[in-house]
Amino acid sequence: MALKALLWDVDGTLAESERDGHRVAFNRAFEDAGLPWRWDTGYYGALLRVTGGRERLLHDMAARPDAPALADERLRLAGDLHQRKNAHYADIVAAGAIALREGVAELIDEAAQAGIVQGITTTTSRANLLALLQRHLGAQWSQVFAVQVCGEDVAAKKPDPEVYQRALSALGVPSVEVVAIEDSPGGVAAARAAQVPVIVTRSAYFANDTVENVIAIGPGLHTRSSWRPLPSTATEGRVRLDDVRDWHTRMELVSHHG
Ligand code: XBP
Ligand code: MG
Repeated sequence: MALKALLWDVDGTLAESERDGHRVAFNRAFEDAGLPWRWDTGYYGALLRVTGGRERLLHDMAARPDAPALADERLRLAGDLHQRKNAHYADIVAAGAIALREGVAELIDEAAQAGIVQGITTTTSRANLLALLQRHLGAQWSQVFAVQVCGEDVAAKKPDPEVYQRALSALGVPSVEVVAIEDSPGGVAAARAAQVPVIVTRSAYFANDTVENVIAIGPGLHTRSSWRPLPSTATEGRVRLDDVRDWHTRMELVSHHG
């Protein structure tokens, strides 16, 4: 079965965008709203288990005595904070504070040149995707990705498989001819529930989490070392499209129990 398409997760996979991007932007939104709430790096790691920025805000508010008591007031506040957060995130990205992870742009280029169809399968908002990719891939970024399924396009966010199911049906490619690149257990669960084979590039916030039934897991696309399984071709340099094809052909399922 030949590899036809690559589906990219965004936060943690294309970029380490959480700690110095979204988290900082949330804190600026709290400050704008005159709220004393601040999310430190450790606490934010725990909050990341809740996917979706608005959902994360609501989850946090549920444990705060100074949050609005009424559910619809909380919803309104979460919506407002989330909008402000995304505006701050766009500013942070535009200022160049969030780089693409090493090896990402190279693999995107290589895949595009080889005629592999590419798509985005993310929980993040479309505005955040646009800010990040416009900054790093330029105005043409949208042409590189034949399908872009974002947080607002689904009824249920990851770990629900909807984001992957929507991408697959838009592309018209069977799931076994696709590889997803993900960093989090929730992202892996979403892809696997849609029968999409997954490669995991470990990110800072999910460095040691349990990950099951993926075709490869490693520290990032910047290196071929420390991957399981190891690429069968070369051992040095970054991960290339041939390595992805190799993992896809072998379809050896590996797990890491954190
Ligand atoms: C990661 C997420 C998002 C981001 C923040 O998505 O869970 O919620 O943390 O973005 P993925 P929003 O790894 O699937 O790209 O505030 O726009 O949700
Ligand atoms: Mg992710």
